[in-house]
Amino acid sequence: MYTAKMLHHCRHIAVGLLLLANLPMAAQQPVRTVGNIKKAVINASSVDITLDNAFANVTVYSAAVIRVRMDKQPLSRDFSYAVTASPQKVKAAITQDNVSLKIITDSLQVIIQKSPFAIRFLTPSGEVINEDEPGLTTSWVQENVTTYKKMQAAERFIGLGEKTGNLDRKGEAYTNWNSDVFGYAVNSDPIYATIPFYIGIHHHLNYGIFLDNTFRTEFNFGASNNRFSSFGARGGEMNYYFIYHTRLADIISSYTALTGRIPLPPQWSLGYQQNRYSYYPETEVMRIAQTLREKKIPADGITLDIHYMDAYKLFTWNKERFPDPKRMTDKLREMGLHLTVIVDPGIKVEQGYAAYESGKQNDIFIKYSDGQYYTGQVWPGWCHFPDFTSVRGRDWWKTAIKSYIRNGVTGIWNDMNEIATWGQKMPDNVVFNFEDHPVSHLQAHNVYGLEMARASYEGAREELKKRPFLLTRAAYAGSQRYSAIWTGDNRAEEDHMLLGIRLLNSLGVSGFAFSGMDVGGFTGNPSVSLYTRWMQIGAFIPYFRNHTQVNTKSAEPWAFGEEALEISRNYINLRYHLLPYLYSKMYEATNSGMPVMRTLAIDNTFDNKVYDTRFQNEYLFGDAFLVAPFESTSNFGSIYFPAGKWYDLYTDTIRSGSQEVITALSTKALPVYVKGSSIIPMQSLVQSTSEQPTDTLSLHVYKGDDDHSFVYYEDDGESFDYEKGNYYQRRITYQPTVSKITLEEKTGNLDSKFHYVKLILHGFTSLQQVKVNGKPMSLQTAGYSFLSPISRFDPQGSHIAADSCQVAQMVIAYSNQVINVDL
Ligand code: NBV
Repeated sequence: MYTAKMLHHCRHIAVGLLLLANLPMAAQQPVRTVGNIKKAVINASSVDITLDNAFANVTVYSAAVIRVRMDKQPLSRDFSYAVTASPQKVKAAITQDNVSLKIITDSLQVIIQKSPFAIRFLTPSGEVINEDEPGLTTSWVQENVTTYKKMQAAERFIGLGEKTGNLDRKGEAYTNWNSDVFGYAVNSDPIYATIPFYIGIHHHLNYGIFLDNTFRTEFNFGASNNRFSSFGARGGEMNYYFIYHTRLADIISSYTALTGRIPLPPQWSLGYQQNRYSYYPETEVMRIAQTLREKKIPADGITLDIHYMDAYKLFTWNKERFPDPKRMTDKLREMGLHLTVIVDPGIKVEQGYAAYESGKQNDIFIKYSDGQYYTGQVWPGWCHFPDFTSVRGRDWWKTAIKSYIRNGVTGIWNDMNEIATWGQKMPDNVVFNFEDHPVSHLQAHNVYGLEMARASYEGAREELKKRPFLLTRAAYAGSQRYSAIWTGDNRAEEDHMLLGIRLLNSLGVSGFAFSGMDVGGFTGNPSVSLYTRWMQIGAFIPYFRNHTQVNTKSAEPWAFGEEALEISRNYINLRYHLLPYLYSKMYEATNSGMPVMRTLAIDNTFDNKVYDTRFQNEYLFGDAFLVAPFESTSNFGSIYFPAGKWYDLYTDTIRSGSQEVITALSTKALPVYVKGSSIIPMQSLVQSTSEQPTDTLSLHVYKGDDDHSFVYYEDDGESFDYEKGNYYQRRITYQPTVSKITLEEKTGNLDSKFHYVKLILHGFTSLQQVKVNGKPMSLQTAGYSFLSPISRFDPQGSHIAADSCQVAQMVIAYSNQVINVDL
C-alpha cells in the first residue's frame, strides 16, 4: 500500500525526471551547439530568433553588411567600443517558411537553415560567399563561444591587423590579447593590438568578417584542421559583422564605415621623425635638432621617451634635464620641429605626487573586486592605473594631457597601454567601469589601449585646438579614429624589416591607414646596409620614424657613415618632394578608409602570385608606387609585376605586368616602380613642412593605357578649418583613350599655395607640343631624376644618374578654372 506521503514523494521524482527530460540535451554535453530555430520574429530589417540553446538576432546593417548576434541567454545591452555606425535604412526582403529564413538585399542573400541553425551568405546570383560549417555552426564550450565556417576550396585569409606571419594566413591560428612582447619574434602571437577583422578570398569572391568581442578572441584559418575556419571568444556574445563586396577595397570601406576612419593628421606628422630611447637633456635634443638642419636632413619631429620625466612620473618633467620645456619647444618650433612625448598609463603610488593625489581624489584608478586599488609595477615602481573605460577616468586624463600641450608639445605617444606591467599578468578580478556597466579585466583588457588613445586624443585636441598627432602601441578595432599605430619593439634584423612591411600592410586592410614601425629596428644594432635599406623603405611608409632602444648605438642618419647618410637623405628628400601626393592619399584614407600602404592583394585579389611568399612583401604606396622591399644583403631579387605597365622610378624603363623579373639589387636604391597612367603631384624640397615650397607644383603623369584620376588635396595642414570648407581640392584625370589630361575645377574655399604647374610627362618621348585649353604649347625634353646622384660612392657608376629619365615638360599657370591638356 502506498501512503499519501509516498505518493507525494513519487510525484516529486516524476516531475523532476520530466524536468530533466525537458532540459536541453546540450546542457549536459561538453559542447553546446545552438540547436534548431524554435521561433523567428521578422522585423523591418532584422530577425529575432529563439533557438533550442541560444538566442540570436540577425540585422541588415546596410545592403552589404549583415550583423549576427548570439548568446546563451536573451541578448543583453548592445554596446560597442569599436562600432560607431548605426544600421542604415535599406531595402531588405525578409521571409521565412518551415525550412529557412531568407534575407535579400541589393548586394547579397542570407539563407538561415532552421534545423539545425546554419547561416549561408550568397551573392545575388546564388554563389556561396561564406557559410557555417553545417555540423558545427556556433557552439559554446563553457563560456567560450565559437562560430565555425566551412573552409572553401583554396580559400585564403588576409588581415586581422597587427599579426605576424605571411600575408595569406591560411593554415595558421591567432589569438587577440594585447601583449607587450619586447623584441617579438617574426612568428610571435599575440603582440600589441587586437583587430578582429579579416578578409576571406576564394572562387573570385571576397568577404570580410569582423568579430566585435573584446574578450580574448581566437581565429583559426585551418590550423591543424582541414574542415573549417573559425572565430571565437572566451566570453560574451558571438557578435560578428559579415561584409560582402565584389571589390576588396569596398570591403575595407564598409569595415571603416562601421568602426571609423583616421582623422586627417597634421601635415608635420607625415614628415621625418627622429627618435631614440631617450634623448636628454635639452642640450642633446637641441644637438639632434641642429645636426638635422646642418646636415640638411629634412625633419619635422623629435620625440622624447621616458627619460624626460622626473623618476618616470607621468605629467612631470625632470627639471635638471628639461628646466623649461616651453622654451625648448619654442626653439624647436622655430627650427620647424614638433615635439612628441611618450605617456604611459601607470601613475606612481607616491604621497604628494600630484597625479597620484588627484587620481585618488577623483577616484579614477582601477580596483580589485573588493574595492582596493590595483597596484602593478612598471617604470616608476608600484603604480595605479586610470580607468579609461569610464568617463571620469578619461576626463581626468584629458585634463592632465593638456599640460603637455601648454608646454608646446603637439604629439602624444601612448605606450605600455596593453596594459603592460612587469610580469605581464594583470589579475582577472580587477574591475573596469566599462561605461557604468562594470566588467572584469577579461572583458576590458583589449580596449584599454583604445580608450587611453581616445582620452589622449580628445584632451590634446581640446587644448591645442588644432590637429594633434597621436601614436599608440596597443589598439582595438576603432583605435584608428584617434591615433596612428606603430608596431612596437621590433628587432634590428633583416627579416624583421620585411615582417614590419607585412604588419603595416595587414594593418592597412584592417582599418589602420596611418601606421609605422621603428625604422632601423628597436632592439639590437643594424648593419650599415640594413639601416640604409630600412631608411629607404621608411620614406614609403605612412609614419616615418627612426627609433632605437636604450643603450644601443646611435641610430641617427649620420651615425652609419657618409654613404648611408647620403642615401638616407636622398630618400628623406624624396619623401618631402612627395608630400602633396602623400597628403592627398591621407585625405583619401579619411574619406574611404583606403590605406596608404596597400598590399597587392587589394587590387590584385585573385592573382595567386601576390600571395607567393617570394612576393608577399611588395606593396603599393598610394595608387602609384610599387615598392619591392628586399633584405639589404641580397644582390638579386625576383620582383613580381602585377597586371599593368610599370616604369622604373629611376630610369623610366618600362616593364609589362603579370610577370616575374629577376633584378639586380643595390643598397643605394630601393626598387620602386610607377604604374602606367599614374598622376603624382610633387613639390620642391623643403627642410620641414613649416617651410613653404616654391610656388610650382610638379605634376608627373606616366603614359598608360587606362583612365585614371587623382584627387589632389591641400589645406593649411594643421587646423580643423577644412571641416568648414577651407580646403583646396581638385580632381586630375588622365584619359589615354582620348589623349587628355584634365585638371577639373577646384572645390573648397582655399586657393592653392601653388601658382604654376610643371607638367612632367613620362613615356611620351615623341611628344613635342600639347594644347592647353586649345592653345598650342611646346614641350621641352629634359633629363630628370627623383634622387640626387650618389655615384661618388659607386665606382661602377650608379644607375641613378642626375638625368636618367627623359621627360617632356612645360610650365603652365595654375588657375582655379578647368585646365584641359590635349596630348
Ligand atoms: O619607453 C621606453 C620604450 C619605448 O622606447 C618603446 O618604443 C616602447 O615600445 N617602451 C616600449 C618601454 C619598454 C621598453 C623595453
